[in-house]
Amino acid sequence: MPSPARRSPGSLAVDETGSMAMFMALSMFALLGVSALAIDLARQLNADIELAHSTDLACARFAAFYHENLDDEHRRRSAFRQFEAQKEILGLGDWGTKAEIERGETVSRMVTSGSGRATFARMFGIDHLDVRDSRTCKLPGPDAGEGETLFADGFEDVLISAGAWTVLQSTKNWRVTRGAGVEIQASTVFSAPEGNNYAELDSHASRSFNNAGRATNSAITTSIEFPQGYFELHYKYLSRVNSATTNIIFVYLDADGETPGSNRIDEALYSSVWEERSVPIRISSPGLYHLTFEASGREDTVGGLIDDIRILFASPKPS
Ligand SMILES: [Ca+2]
Ligand SMILES: [Ca+2]
Repeated sequence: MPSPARRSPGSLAVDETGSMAMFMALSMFALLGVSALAIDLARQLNADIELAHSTDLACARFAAFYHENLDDEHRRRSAFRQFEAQKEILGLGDWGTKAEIERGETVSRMVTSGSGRATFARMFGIDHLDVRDSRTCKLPGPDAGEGETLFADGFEDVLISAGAWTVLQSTKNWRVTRGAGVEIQASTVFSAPEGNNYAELDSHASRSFNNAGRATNSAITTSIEFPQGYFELHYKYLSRVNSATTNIIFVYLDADGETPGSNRIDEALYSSVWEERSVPIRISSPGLYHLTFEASGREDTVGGLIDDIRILFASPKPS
């Protein structure tokens, strides 16, 4: 009986090579597909983060205008204007974003969404990338009383001639808690909105200020004894240059003993004019708290400018 036909080692090698080539081609195709899909997913994730950021700021704007504009419609328009301005800066302009504010019994809710055209994901049948966010717009407590001030500082204790500037490690009320220092400008680049001086926290670092080599993004902190109640932090903010990434100011209020920078209460990203920012604060445990302003974003010695920092009583001052 003839033995079954046997493949020669040569034909086996040819088949294996062919299979291997096919396997490699499929693997490469799959790898390229996954890599391409990852690019779209990264775009979607980035848009998601920026949308959340825009929603947050618009919602804060809606709440901050509460005392001046009790009618919903005015505050809605302010919030939508903030959202529109923010989305352009953050590159969400071509994502077809939409924003709505739903009025509830006690709170309002901002719902935002957007949809961008997919590029590489189209080979997997996905035409659009969708993003969505929503959050509760918290309203502040009772109105801040006229003249009832817990804390006020506008950097006017620093005596420098008009147009001059310097970098310090402390002022009467503030101590530097991170970075090169606090840069005080006596209306050097812009007119101060209060007095003559304002502060920049992406500060100059050089041997002449004994801070060479230190990170230019800096933080200043002051310690304030708070009674129980409702308060509002007010301050003026201006972006030094036209950029969404280099003028960021974070504000924190931490109870004594807490890790500094635990409780972020505001985030100023961009404003082309001196903007009055208003942040509601509720203190349920009286005691010592630490208020910190910190520069964030690109470290290039230009950043957000701040002035006229006040904490006002929003509930009656204890007698
Ligand atoms: Ca000032
Ligand atoms: Ca900067």
